[in-house]
Amino acid sequence: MASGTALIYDEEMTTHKLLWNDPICDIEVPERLSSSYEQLKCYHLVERCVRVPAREGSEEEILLVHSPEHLEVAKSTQTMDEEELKRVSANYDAFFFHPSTYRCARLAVGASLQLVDSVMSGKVCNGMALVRPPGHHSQRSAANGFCLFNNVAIAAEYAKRKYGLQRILIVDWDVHHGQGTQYIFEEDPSVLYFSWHRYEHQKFWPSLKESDYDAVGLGRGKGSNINLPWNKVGMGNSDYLAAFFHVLLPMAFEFDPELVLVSSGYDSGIGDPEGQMNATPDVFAHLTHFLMQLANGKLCVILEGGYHLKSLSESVCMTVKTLLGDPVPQISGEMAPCLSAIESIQNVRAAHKPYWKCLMYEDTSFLQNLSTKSHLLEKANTNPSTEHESKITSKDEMVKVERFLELHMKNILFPVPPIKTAATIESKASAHLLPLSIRVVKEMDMNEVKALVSAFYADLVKEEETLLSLGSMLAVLDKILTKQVCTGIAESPTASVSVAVALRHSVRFGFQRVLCIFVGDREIIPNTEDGRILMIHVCEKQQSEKTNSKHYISLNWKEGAEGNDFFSAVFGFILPVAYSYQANLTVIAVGPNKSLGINEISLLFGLLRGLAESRILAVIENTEINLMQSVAKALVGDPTPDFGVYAPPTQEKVHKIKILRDQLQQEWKMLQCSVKNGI
Ligand code: X5A
Ligand code: ZN
Repeated sequence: MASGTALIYDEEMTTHKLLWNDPICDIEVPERLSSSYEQLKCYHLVERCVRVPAREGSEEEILLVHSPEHLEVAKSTQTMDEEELKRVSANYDAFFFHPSTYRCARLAVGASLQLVDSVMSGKVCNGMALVRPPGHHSQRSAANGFCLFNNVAIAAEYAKRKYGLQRILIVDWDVHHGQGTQYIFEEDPSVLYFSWHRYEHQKFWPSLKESDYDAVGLGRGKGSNINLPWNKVGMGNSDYLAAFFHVLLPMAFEFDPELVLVSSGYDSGIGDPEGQMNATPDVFAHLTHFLMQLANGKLCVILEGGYHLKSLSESVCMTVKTLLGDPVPQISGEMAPCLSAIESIQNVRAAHKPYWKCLMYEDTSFLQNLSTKSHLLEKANTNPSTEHESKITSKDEMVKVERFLELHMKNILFPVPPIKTAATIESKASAHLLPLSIRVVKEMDMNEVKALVSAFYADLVKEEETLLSLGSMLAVLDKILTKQVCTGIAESPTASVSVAVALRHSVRFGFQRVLCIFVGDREIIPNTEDGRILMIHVCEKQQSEKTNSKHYISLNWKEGAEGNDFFSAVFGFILPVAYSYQANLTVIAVGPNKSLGINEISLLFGLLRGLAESRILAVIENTEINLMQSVAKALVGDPTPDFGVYAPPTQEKVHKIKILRDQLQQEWKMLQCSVKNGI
């Protein structure tokens, strides 16, 4: 299994710059690259990466995507004087040539291909390329929006040819629509392109009809182009996460890519003058973390836009830090998507219903009541009370943003906490099967356990035998609570007792919100610290007497032999609830008669590492060594193995989730993905 993170940066790409006055282009400055790199050095992230040199992309490689004419024009600018450069530049929408532009653009292409090679050859697991000029607006025969060659599109085409890949996912989280990338792949079903972008009902650049949610791809590529237009500025962390839960992730897991490329623009982050959005740098850690669960972890992040130097460089650091496997920071702010975001999400889900099994039971009746075109909704949809404040324009707001970045980021990026996992292992035979990085801790002394139990947990623990098993769980939990390790595994013969003690112990220790996911048909011991514990019970039959509490949710679930219902449960329910709750510790228990397979369980662990600063206690009941091993791997950040062929979800299960969602979305707002009564 590949490990390590590649970093590609070449100072020469800072030589491309604007030589004349142009208020549209003057934000695309060389410092975007150098200050991002400086910040990476500052957080000691550079030294933790595998340095890979850039190279020039060859003409042949550029021609994978671009026309010979386009290449010739670009090449001819190398020897031009300023006057001529200005004249050629004026042929394009928002582009400037410098004598070094051609050379830099070839380095940008080559750097992207070096990254693909490093990941595909197994030299590293993932990586990031810091490049200029960016690429995603560039088209077969045209420079556009600061982009000359489409780095990411060339990388995808190259990966298809050189490695015979059949499914590549491109995630474009830049705040602009990568229309160039869309045009290049719109008829190609082997490349799934996802882009969210500031749109404002076509008022925002590049102001194209084909950037709307109903551009789903053409011909054989129908369904493989996903556009999520943002019709308001000020979108924030919860809007981006909702977009991942309810749009991108279900489709991406169904697509099952062999490689993921990110068109990584950070103009979608807070403070950016182009995007005017509100997402903080830590959200990029979450987005990165989610994408790391796909394609066996093969993830190539390639820089696009990002024009607020501080916001850009902090977000780059968050991305690289996450690629390296560090704990994911807890997201800040209230977790509720805004109405306009929900509306866009609903529209794109409806538009893609014909092409995706995960959306096959989507309710699209709202489409008949009103036109499907979003610009007609513009006037109808002004509900200021549920909408966030729009533009950040005032000086005051700008100062607030700078302050926030200055203080907040230092706290979460310094120091570099290593991710450590603890386990108590009963048999020596199983110990060697666990990842080397796991620290084996000594069980807690029995007298200590007895003292603890008789003082606080006597009502939970009645038998001597269960008392004994608590020693290992408490030893591991203690390491997590005192932040010596991030994650831990404890074996337990009676998971429900261990969990009950673990939950109460954590709350007593001072944790305010503990999320517990209990998989399996065990009677759950009711907790007395209501509100500080949220229990999601994935079991076959409901335990009726506990349903009154809003902090006990029973997800009656029996995984069918071939269904992929699990994804709808995770993305449509478990993750949205978990993110709404904002736990500071996650306890995941796996008991007997578990209704999920081993792969599903390890993906659940992998995804939930995004919460609670990656603090997870795993309590595993039956000594199934395979399960132990895959949970241990997931806890240290190894990617989840392949799921195999995607089977459609069953209507009954999807319906169940929908009912739960309707019931609970007032309490857990990230569940919202449709707007009631049409608008
Ligand atoms: C790569 C990128 C933006 C172009 C904006 C032109 N381009 N108004 O972010
Ligand atoms: Zn952009």
